[in-house]
Amino acid sequence: MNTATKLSGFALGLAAVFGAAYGVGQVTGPVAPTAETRHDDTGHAGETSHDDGTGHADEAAHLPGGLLVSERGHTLRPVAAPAGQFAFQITGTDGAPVTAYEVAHDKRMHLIVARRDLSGFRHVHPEMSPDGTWRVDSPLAGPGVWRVFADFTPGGGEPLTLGVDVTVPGVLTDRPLPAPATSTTVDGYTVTLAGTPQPGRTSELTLTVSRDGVPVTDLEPYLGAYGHLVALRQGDLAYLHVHPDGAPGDGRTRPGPEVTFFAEVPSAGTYRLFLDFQHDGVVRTAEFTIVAAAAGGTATAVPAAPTPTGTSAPAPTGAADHGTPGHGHD
Ligand SMILES: [Cu+2]
Repeated sequence: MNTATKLSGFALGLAAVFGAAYGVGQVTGPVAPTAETRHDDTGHAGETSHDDGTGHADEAAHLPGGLLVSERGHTLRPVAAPAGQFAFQITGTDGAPVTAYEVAHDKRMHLIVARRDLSGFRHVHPEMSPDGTWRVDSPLAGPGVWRVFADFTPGGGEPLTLGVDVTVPGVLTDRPLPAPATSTTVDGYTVTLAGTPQPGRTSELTLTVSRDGVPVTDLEPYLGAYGHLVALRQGDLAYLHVHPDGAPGDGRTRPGPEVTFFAEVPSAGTYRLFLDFQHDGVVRTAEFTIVAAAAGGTATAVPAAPTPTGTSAPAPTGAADHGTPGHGHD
């Protein structure tokens, strides 16, 4: 992995673009990164598919993350697993399972799932067998079409998020997306959101955590950060994973009550935000619906009464699972 990319994308966390965490200088401003800036011919010796010297624009370079099941020579393949388990492989250009991964945010593999209707979000960490098969207690909590995102960095390569649909049979219940809101509650915590993303520019989003009206000032690091924010676009579940501005122990970042992110959404539209944060040893997920307006328009995050996550697979379930010993912290 390119060290500068890693530092700017992960340690500083100053900006993130759908699908990747590239250097700030490449992504700020109104001009989207080009194939050349993302896929130059230096420092990417480990890459397999896009460094072909022709300079042609790689279509995938312009897409948000998670929309493709196969990208840059890597393919996400679910494999048969016992009941209650979810298993998959990442295969490379030779068709064989990839076994070499970089550690990013304490893990070699981050698996994020959500139903196509944006309910049932989970973020878990599978274990890999020597043959390259990843296994985890199934996070697919009930019937529906689930989008499964594998967020990883192949050995010597660049971060990549692949997505695949997995259907869990059963009777579907209609779950309308909760209305846009700037405040939500989970397990007795109230989380408020300030800031509204605008497409094509980096926007500051600040999430503030309180409990019983008291600001929480002792958030705990979870996977190297005081919060992890995933945004999914309604309609196609384009994926954005953003890390906060500032890291635990950097001498300037306080453990709450505020966690600040800089995010860039790829288009106007409705997004569901999922904030993972840890307190008292338990990881919880706060969810928001936001609407990003087109440039020049008015972005809206309509104030509303705090709402539960409003799904049949509410965040507390995921939070409880997150806190299970041996699940997600090893
Ligand atoms: Cu993770």
